[in-house]
Amino acid sequence: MGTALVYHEDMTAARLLWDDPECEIECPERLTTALERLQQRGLEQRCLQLAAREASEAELGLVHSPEYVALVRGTQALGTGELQTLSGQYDAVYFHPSTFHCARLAVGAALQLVDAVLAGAVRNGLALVRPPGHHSQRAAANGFCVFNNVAIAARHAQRQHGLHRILIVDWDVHHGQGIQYIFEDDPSVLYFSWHRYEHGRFWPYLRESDADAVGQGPGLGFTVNLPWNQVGMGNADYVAAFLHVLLPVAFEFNPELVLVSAGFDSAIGDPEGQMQATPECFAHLTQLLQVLAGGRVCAVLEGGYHLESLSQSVCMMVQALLGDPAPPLSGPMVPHGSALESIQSVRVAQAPHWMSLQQQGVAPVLSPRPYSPEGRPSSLLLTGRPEFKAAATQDVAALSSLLDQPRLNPTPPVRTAVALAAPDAALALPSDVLCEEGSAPQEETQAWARPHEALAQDRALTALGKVLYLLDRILDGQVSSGVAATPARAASAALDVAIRRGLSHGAQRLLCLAVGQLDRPPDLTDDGRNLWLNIGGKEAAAPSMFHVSVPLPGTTGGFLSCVLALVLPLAYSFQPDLVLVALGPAHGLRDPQAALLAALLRGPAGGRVLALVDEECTPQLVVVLARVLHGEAAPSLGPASTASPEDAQALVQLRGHLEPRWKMLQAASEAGGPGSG
Ligand code: X5A
Ligand code: ZN
Repeated sequence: MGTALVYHEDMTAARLLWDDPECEIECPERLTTALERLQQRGLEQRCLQLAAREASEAELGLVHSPEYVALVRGTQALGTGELQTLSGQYDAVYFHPSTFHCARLAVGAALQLVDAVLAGAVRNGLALVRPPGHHSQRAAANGFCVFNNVAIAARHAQRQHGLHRILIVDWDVHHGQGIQYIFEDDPSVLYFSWHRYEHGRFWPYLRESDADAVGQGPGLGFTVNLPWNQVGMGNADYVAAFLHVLLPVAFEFNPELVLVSAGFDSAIGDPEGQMQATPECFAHLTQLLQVLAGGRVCAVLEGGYHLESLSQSVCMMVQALLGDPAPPLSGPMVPHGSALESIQSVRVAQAPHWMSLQQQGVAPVLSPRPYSPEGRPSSLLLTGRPEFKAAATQDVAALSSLLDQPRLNPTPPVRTAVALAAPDAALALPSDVLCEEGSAPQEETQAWARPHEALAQDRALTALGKVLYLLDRILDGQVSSGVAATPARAASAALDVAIRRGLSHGAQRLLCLAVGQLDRPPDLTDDGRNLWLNIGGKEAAAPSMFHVSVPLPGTTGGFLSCVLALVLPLAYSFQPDLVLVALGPAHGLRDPQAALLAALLRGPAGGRVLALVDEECTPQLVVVLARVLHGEAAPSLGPASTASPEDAQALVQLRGHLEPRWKMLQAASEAGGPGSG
């Protein structure tokens, strides 16, 4: 199942007909440039291309008043002077004689996308539209938005497809107050928005954009606002917001569909947002969302005004929707103090409504601080790569050279390969998953096996040869990810060899996630190049910052918090270039849990993941691992249960211990630390 791209070139017709510095950035080139770049990269051709249709007036009526629709219809016949006068009655809006047509196409594009996904024609998709939608309200245009494309799409999915739970993720840098107002008291639509806020000093200057606006009546807790109080937020801040706020709540909500208000004015270079997230970040955010709702993600363009940054970010998102591995994130993965304060304030405000947040030991409320530009830990920005410094100072030339760099995105010719003891033709693998038959040379395999008694037997040795062969192909960039099998008795020994070989054959930093009864290689050094994380240990322990052990959580809720609050923050902080995930004896994971883990671990390592399983495991496990590593949607875990108090306690303890070294674990700013005083 593929990815839809919905577009219509008529949407480039609307443009500003008079002088207005605030509105001129919303221009037709936004669409043409993004589309050109998608074509140039061969991405458009990989999508199911759909021509947008116009929404009907009944469909507009799902959200807007008949009077307002009639008023916008009427603008088709107005002259420039009249258009300008009418535009002046709204905040940051311009009308053009083609606006009504364009805005109906924009809504229609979102509806077609939802229909294609819910009919099963595609798994996900993007509607490239203008005008944008998320600021528009029942009877008002606002912030370049005329009709609320995403809100109408959500109502349509409920009315026409009978959905009960829809998640809207609004990563545009502005608060989509229009969407918030429409679903404020509605628990069937969970609205998440982050936005530049600066304690209320940024457009649209609304009190209700703050974290304590959580919805009303039956909708309490179904509005989640994450206000950014400083500019300069980057990859680490955005990923932290997903791991510590959005995803715990979203898993608990268990949506049937994810709509993305995909504004890219939250990306580096954008004149509105002044943020620092690089285009690749949007591939990661997209990948993280795809573990929800069976991968049914419908993205609809909102803002994004730096043409180059916008186009690259759109490409990254489409690549991720297509299942390509996300390029690794650049820059230090250290969230800003101000971001942590914001994250903490949402967690505190939402904790009464979401048990997933209650269990993670949300720290006490911080007293709100007034705006203070000096409080900003600018040192963090300056430790970045030179390109980031340039971007931080808005050096236009250096920024465009950053964006111009042909991205070293070594896409291996084979995305996923499996190496099994007895290749089984009956396995329901995606057609381009390679069944690897090769083995490392026998002498070499024997040499690696020699120190291990468990690898003495022929069967173990044969399996090791295959593991090493697949590992080498990942290390030399021929294959992106894979699944290999070893006999249970040899699991620890094979993992030991794989780690040592990985480190000596090109991996700079190797993350090993060992699930179940697996031994840490005894002579593994703490030189910063390997991080060992064992899930399924007897107790929570961290003998060093690179040696962590946690018991296997007993419930779905416990497993999810372990992954979101420990495994992924560690992995994103460590920035490995290879992940080994080994399912050892007594690993205790159900197939969907194993698949979720594998799917999420693609992120931190640019998709370079080798999963090691037991030869005796079920073919279903091999298939589901191969599928998710290949970029297919992870199966649903079902409704989340509560974590046990012991599991929750173990996590809180470990995180406290590890936070000083692995900053992505932080979900609150340290008292008295940078940015908090
Ligand atoms: C969709 C969008 C921004 C309006 C900014 C007005 N609107 N200053 O990004
Ligand atoms: Zn915006």
